[in-house]
Amino acid sequence: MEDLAAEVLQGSVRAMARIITLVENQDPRAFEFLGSIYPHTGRAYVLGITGSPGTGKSTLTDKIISVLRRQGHTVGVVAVDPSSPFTGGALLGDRIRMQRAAGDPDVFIRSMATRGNLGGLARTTADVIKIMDGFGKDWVIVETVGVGQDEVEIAKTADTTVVVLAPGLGDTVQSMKAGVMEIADLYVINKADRSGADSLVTEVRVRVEQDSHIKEADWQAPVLKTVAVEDQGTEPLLEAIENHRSFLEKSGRLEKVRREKTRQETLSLLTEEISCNILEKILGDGQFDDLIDDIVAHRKDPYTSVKEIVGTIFPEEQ
Ligand SMILES: Nc1nc2c(ncn2[C@@H]2O[C@H](COP(=O)(O)OP(=O)(O)OP(=O)(O)O)[C@@H](O)[C@H]2O)c(=O)[nH]1
Ligand SMILES: [Mg+2]
Repeated sequence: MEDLAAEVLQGSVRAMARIITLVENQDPRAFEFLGSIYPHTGRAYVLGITGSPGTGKSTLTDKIISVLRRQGHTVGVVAVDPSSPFTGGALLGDRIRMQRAAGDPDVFIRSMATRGNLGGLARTTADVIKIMDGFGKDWVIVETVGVGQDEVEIAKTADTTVVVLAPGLGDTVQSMKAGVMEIADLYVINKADRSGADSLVTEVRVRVEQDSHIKEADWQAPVLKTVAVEDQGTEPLLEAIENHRSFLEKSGRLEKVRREKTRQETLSLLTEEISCNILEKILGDGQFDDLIDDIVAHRKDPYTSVKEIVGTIFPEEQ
């Protein structure tokens, strides 16, 4: 693991790909690895791109990568695909990967299928971001399809989250879930070459206005228009992202939010570790099955039994 960590820090793409697979498979060695690269993380800026299926997120990501590359930044991309690895999004991810990564060693793209992911998607994504960060990527872009709670959780690992909407896909303000509103730092109305884009812009702006009155937020999400396929609006989008970044940095928000994320992550690791260890103790000796027999036969009740078990583990607290 030490060697693999050293290889990743030296920039070996193969080592990084291997380590990401270990993380996805929840291999215990992955934790060892994450521990040893941790001192080298925290430098990348994490950009979340989320929105309904087919709004143009991957196409937009591709254009954003080009701008970042022109500015001399290195980029890592995590494309989280909720469907099977063999349909739409992942294929497109693969296509971008081939286009870019083949010719450009400074772009690393990884698609992750949600199915069969052992460690929980948000957690694995957060770990993969750390690997790319430790690898020295200046920017890490996370593309998610903003449909469920999982995706909202993933978006929360980003420093800036862009919500992409498009006309003609049933994307209306009414259909926007509260969770999505909550995570959007910026809105992009993509496919602005299609009819209905302007009214969608207006709708979203009105909604953002109303929302900011309610929340008295000090950041009001701007609403931008892009035509990703023609690379229109990409540079203004990058400027808006940079604006949000300076807002976060100057207001001290970035530090505060990252601290809160670190707290949550550490707490969930701790919870998992404690419960694993303790459960091993309890479930290891077969007495638990005897207890279940008693509970099933109503000789004992589960409420008192659980308290008793905890009492034997932490006797001083009883
Ligand atoms: N007309 C038009 N089509 C676009 C635009 N941007 C993307 N598309 C097309 O929309 C389709 C979906 O684009 P993707 O980039 O795959 O969208 P996505 O949001 O990543 O899709 P999923 O990952 O499957 O959710 C593709 O056929 C794109 O060529 C645009 O600005 N205008
Ligand atoms: Mg996509």
